[in-house]
Amino acid sequence: MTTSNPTDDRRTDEPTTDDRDPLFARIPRRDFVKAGAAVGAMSSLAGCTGLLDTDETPSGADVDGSVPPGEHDDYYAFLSGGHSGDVRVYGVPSMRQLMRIPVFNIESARGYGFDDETRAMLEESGGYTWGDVHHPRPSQTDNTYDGEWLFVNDKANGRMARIDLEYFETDAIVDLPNQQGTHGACALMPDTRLVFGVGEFRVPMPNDGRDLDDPGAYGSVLSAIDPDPFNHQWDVKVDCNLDNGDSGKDGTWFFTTSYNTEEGVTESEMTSADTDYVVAFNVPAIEDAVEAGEYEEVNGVPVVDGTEDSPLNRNSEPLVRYVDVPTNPHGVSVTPDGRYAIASGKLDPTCTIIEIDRLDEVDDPNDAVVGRVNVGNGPLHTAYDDRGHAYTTLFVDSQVVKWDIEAAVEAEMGSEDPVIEKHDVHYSPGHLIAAESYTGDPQGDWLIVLNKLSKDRFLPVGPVFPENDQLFYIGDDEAGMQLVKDTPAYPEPHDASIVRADRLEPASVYDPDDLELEFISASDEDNFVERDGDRVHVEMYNTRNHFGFSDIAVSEGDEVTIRTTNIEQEEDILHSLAIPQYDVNVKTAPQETREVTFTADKPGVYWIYCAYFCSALHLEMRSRLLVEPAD
Ligand code: K7E
Ligand code: CUA
Ligand code: CA
Repeated sequence: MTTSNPTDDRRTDEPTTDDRDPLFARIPRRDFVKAGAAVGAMSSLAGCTGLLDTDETPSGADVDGSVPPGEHDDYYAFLSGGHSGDVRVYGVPSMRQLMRIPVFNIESARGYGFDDETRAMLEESGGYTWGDVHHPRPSQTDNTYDGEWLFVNDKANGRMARIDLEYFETDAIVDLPNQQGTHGACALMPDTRLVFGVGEFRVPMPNDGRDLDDPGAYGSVLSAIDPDPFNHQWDVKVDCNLDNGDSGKDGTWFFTTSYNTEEGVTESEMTSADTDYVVAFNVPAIEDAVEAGEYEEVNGVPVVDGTEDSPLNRNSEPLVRYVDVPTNPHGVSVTPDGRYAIASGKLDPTCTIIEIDRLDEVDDPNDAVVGRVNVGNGPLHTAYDDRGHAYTTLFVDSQVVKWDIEAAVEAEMGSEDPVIEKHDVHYSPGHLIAAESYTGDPQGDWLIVLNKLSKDRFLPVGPVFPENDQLFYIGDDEAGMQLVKDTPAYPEPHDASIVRADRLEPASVYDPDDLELEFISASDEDNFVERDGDRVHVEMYNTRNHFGFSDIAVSEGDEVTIRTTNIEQEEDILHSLAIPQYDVNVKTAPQETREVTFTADKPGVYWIYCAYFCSALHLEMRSRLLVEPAD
């Protein structure tokens, strides 16, 4: 076992061309040397570890992660926003933040939660103004990211959401009525046939006032959602709690951890047992039970009994298998080859390796445990490269540990021998994610470590600190993990997914056929103001530098609906329809139609304006809302 430090030996040989490293392939060698020197100089000031020495010739893998102005990154990274309720899109390796996608929050710059459609979506899923997004997991086809969707959880309110990766916008939210905190989130692999929300908080079922102080009667569920349309299919109920989740690669098993098999309600109760579980759900067997009507309906959802004493678990094909692991595990993730599910110990310094195929064969599920490696203190999450290595965050030790998966299966239980390297991170890491780590084909070059604390790493900004997302290059096993950059993050990312850029095909303008509302052209027939009693309906286009009407006259108390289309064909020319003092700001990208409804309850003149700086005459892009007093 080695611990890297700034005086690590560096390779001095010629760069090796690695096809897998697109950055290296693109940048001429001379620029590599320059970039390396700059980083080396900085590193001596900042006291960073794992960077190359200035006066040595960098190896091919000494990548500084810079992307020149005007050039594009090789990967998208989707970072969860935690209790900000959004998802952030970064480029990797630059770590430039490219966009934010509001999900459970409202966001005026994208008009999200301001137009009638997104407002209704948020309202129908509970009407909350926030959520707690932890796990952004992209859809896959044949165990490869297919660029179609990204699924995220809401730990605060028991919901899951779907983000459309053509438009980079949330297009569906489903409320999971039998789940209070939806924590883990992941699709069923290889082809995203189902999406799972993992229920963390044990509650009475239904949670309608019964069993208030009878924790023994509480339970959790794993919820299955059809990805398209995004609707809830069934739940399977367990007695313990459920935490993180990941899918096997062949459509059979879905794994979660449970840290509260004690069914406790206090910290000391939840940590009193020596062991907890990895809970393995046999998805086809559960579907058969649903099909056969072997469920109870709770809140309109079929709930299959997967508890330990369930008769359904005493069949030759149990629905749910419970594997003992050391107390209070946290992350669980399946290796790229689909062979093992690896659970990180959290309170125990080990990762436990479960051989997935054995779950079908053994009578005692504990016989599927084939390895347990001692990695260090506070192991939380494990990611993978393409060369048989696992990388586990150590929350307590503030390190990432790299270890050899097959060596850990060979080694004695509890051995440290499979550990290859440990690298300091800053500080207290939660998740880490390597490029396409949770697919069948990880890229093996970049790793992001999401550190909960940044402490001294950035200029102070008051008592709320940014987090620190650290980028590592992991493509050179000889050089070891190389820390490339620190990136401050607004609170607070938990997990991320890194997707090769060429797997996505984002739209640059809307296709009006993809939208529910009809396109409003500049022709006179399309633009009108219609009154029906005290309801006023306006349809008008918008473009540089005007709206379809320069005045809209209504009466105090009218319910006003304005539908508007941005008729621009040119990408990147956005307009919004903002109404001061009416809390209205609806953004329209090119060819996009949106609608907003409000009550004109304040008489007076209100300047409708465009809040996107769209042209030299942007300030003149205006219309008047004239609200006539009632009497
Ligand atoms: Cu460890 Cu919600 Cu995946 Cu936070 S979770 S770190
Ligand atoms: Cu349109 Cu500013
Ligand atoms: Ca426990």
